[in-house]
Amino acid sequence: MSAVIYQIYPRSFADSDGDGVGDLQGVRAHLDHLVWLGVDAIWLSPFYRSPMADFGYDVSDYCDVDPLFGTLADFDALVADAHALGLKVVVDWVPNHTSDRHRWFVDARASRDADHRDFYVWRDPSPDGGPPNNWVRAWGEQPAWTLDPATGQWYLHLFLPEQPDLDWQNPAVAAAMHDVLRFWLDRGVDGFRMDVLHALGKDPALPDDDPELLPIPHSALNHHRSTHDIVRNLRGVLEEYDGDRMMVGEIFLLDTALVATYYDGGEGVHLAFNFPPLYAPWDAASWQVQVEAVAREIEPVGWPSWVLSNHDQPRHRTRYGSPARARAAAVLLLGLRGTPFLYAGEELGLEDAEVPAERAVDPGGRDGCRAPIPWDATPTHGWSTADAWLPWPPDADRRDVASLRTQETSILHLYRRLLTERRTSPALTLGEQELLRAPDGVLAWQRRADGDERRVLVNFTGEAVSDGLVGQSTGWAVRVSSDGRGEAGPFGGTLRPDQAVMLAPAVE
Ligand code: TEU
Repeated sequence: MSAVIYQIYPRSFADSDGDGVGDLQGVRAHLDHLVWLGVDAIWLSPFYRSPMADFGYDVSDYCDVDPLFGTLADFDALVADAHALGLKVVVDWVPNHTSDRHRWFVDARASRDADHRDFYVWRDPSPDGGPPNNWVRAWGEQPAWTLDPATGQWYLHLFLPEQPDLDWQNPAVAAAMHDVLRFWLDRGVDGFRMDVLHALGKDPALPDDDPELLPIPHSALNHHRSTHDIVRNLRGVLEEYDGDRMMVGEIFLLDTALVATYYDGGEGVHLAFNFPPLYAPWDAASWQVQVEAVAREIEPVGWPSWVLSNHDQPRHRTRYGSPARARAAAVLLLGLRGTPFLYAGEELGLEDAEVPAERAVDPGGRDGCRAPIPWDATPTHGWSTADAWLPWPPDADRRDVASLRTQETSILHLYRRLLTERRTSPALTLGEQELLRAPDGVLAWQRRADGDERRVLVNFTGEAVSDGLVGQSTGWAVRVSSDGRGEAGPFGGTLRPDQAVMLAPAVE
């Protein structure tokens, strides 16, 4: 619960073999960066065998490493090194769909009575010969169904046609997928990030969706009640193992009250991603609504999580629009009660890459946030080629790891100080949280545990603020400031524009 989890998108992290695509040995070679930074765990986006229609979220073999990323031996070596360095390893698991090249689907489409036919969701055409219902797939208004001409039926895919949905009502599917979890648990992984977990249970009648609510992720098809039983059984698999094996569910429902239901009284997910804050604009009132919603809906039933960026969304540095805001956002993310998820590169203040049309590759238009990580200021940025699979992010020769490490004032050092402060303060890691009444444009809260206390003030405005609670906080000392100024001194009672601070009671 006290961990900070760092997401690695393996294609974009670090390349060890010169093909311009990151790989597991690349990750292994850079674990020292993560230890220096001070995170507790890594989450690896998919590295399984895949035709890469969705860059690994279309898995053709759940129990092997794609040659692009290395081998199972590389994976084992990575886990061994990570564990030796005190880092936990969480892996992605993609249960809603396989690749259309997975041997189950290859078999399933061979004939209507194939062994694996009912691993997937097949239906006859509607009376007019069209798709069986009105569901649409992600990324566009096209049907979530594709006709298989050879067998005359349509198969369901909430994502690409290359990602047929598994039928979780079939106990054989659950059993096979549970074995996938055991395969990785036996190899020593500490947990799973479970992809589109809320979508596993579908209403067996597959009713038309409310056209008002289409498309994903708001539609009813995404949270059928049977999903909760499926999730409880997944939790049961984790609990067959000793140790703290955890699961974080990607619950892509933009409603915190619904997200909260997946904790299921301690029998569901350990953590659920709650995306509404990620969609909130950079203003204090919006963030207050989000923090209150989490306090109201999630805190009573489970431990919250916080995330500002990932491989599916424009980076928050890009969304919020300025370096100062990205720094203030780091204080926000690491000061709130719950498990923070960092997305590789946010500690460098990276913006999304500008990806010209001829280099765009993702069917979901998400290339910008997946730009490769610059490790140094040379033209190849620590990769073996300047032509990585995607263009570099802006200012890659200034926002690279090596350059920022030499600058104490950099955002990278800010993240490191925040992570140290968090780790050494019981109030910040596990403490209670109370929102405080603050002047307009400022979000303020207090954390408390075992006599330890911290106060966080975030100025969301471009103006200095010194009234109300801000001016009254002069009895506190600055532990970390987003602009790096005044740390270890008394708080002067003014927040500079776009400044956020972590405060501790001043020592007498
Ligand atoms: O994402 C689920 C999901 O709902 C997103 O695709 C979302 O709709 C979109 O990105 C918003 O821009 C997960 C993975 O995180 C994503 O990378 C995969 O493409 C998707 O599932 C399918 O596996």
